[in-house]
Amino acid sequence: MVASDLVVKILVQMGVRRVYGIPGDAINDLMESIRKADDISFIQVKHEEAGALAASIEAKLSGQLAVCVGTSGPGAIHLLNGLYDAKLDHAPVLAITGQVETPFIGTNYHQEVDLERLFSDVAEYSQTITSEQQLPEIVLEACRAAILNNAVAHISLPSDIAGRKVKVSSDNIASIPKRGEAVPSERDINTACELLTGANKVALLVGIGAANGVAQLMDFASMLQAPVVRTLRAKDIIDEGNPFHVGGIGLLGTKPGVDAIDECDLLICVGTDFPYTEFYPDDAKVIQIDNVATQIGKRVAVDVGLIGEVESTLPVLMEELSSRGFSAGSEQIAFLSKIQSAYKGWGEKQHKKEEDDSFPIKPQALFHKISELSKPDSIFIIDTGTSNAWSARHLKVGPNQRFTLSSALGTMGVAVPGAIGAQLAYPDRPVVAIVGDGAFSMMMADLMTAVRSKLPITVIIVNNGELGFIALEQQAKGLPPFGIDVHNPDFVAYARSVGAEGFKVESAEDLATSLEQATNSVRPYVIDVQVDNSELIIPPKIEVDAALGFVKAKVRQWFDQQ
Ligand SMILES: Cc1ncc(C[n+]2csc(CCOP(=O)(O)OP(=O)(O)O)c2C)c(N)n1
Repeated sequence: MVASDLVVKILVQMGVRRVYGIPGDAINDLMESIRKADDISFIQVKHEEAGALAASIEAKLSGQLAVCVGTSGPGAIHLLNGLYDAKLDHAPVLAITGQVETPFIGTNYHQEVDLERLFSDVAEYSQTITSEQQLPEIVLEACRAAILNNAVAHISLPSDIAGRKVKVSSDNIASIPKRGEAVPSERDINTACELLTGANKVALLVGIGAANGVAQLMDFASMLQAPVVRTLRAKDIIDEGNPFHVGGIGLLGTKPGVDAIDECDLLICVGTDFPYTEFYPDDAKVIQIDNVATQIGKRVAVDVGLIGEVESTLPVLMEELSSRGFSAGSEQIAFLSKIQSAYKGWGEKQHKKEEDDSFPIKPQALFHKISELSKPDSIFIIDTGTSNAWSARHLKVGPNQRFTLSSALGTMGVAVPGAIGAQLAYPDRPVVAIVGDGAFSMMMADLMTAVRSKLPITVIIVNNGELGFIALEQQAKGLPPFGIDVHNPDFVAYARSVGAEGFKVESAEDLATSLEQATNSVRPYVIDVQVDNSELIIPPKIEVDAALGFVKAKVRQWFDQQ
């Protein structure tokens, strides 16, 4: 076998079943190795960024290693934004790039870019393979770095090395690495129990890192009688119908959720890296549970950090509390009940707009309808823009549904490539991309990838005719909207021209018809929904400056029009 065959063999043994990218130039040998291999397929995308985003979303949903490739120079550069999405959301992704032949490295050769330097920030591990002898170790090390650290790894394979003969002594080269289970110390468990017994208003803040311990988490919430506030990504794992769930934190959160965190005297952060420090409480004690030691105390000062897996740490904590005869006090029960009833009232208020059946459709009604009409096992991929905010509040994610987005990077363009990655990884589940018209235009070429790969994804374009989220940001600063107009093509005509189905929603009833048709379609299905762009996204805490900003912006617009 040749060196690139060995790369592919290792990937297959690491559980990788597909590679996203664009072929050519420095990766032709690698492509030939993929072509020859039985257990791995190549998904040709229209832009390497889409390949990296598809890999990132696949890895976020499955927790398994996903792979994208690009040629040296331009192909490698195109991968970067998708890889940053994986880095910031802690998803295990390996990028393999070609590189110019080894004798030319460092000579400003055609399509030569210093790839190790280019990838040094995004990748936990980035190496150029400079001899066929070191190849297996480097590929294994890269896969291990990505899987064990939930991170991005990168390898460059120079074109002269890729085709060289290699010998392998055994057929079994790679095994999928497993992270050892971290268990908190007895001393830390005791300290946490003391804090818990001394507290009167405990609240839980839950992130996606709690994914493997949701059942234990809910038992814990019940034992403590504590409200559960979640990050946006954790919509993927927390059943919103659970009585302890009181909504989200942050600007896209719910008022009762934000209040619960503000008012608690003991906050327990579970598997979260929520970055906005202004939403953490000022005076409360803090316990943090995370299996990565470096996460402890990263966003908020903690009184005790429990370094351990959520699913094994919580039972230990509950057992110790039981042995101390713990039961929630009356102040705690009253705190929970106050937050729960505020959450109920908040939901009822939100519901009014959800029932509006006017046209153009209110975004609140659109997201509500999507929840109502989606299948119980749908996977939602949300793009960046107002869709984030509307989905945060009005898309109800059922217990067997999935939900993901570009969370920490917040890149536009993630939904269509992400839906491609999701549909390939979960071929039997309905996959729904929800995307603004601006973000769809950014990545619309990759609808063709979905068509060619026969992926029946549904793409819902939340068409407000502008870069709506930016218009809101500008107005909140007192500025008139500028540079936010878009020149949209006929999205339905485009969808049909590339072999997808398309439907332009022109009434509230159309919405139900098109969603039904999309679910039954064997081809990608684009639903272009014109929404009312005058709806404001109200943050849970309204800053006076932002409110004044809106007034100022409106006055300025009025004067400009005179
Ligand atoms: C790659 C990238 N470029 C720019 C931005 C800044 N940005 C955030 S939301 C947004 C507007 C999105 O517009 P659209 O997709 O039409 O959705 P809307 O907000 O109108 O619902 C922009 C430009 C970004 N997040 N990512």
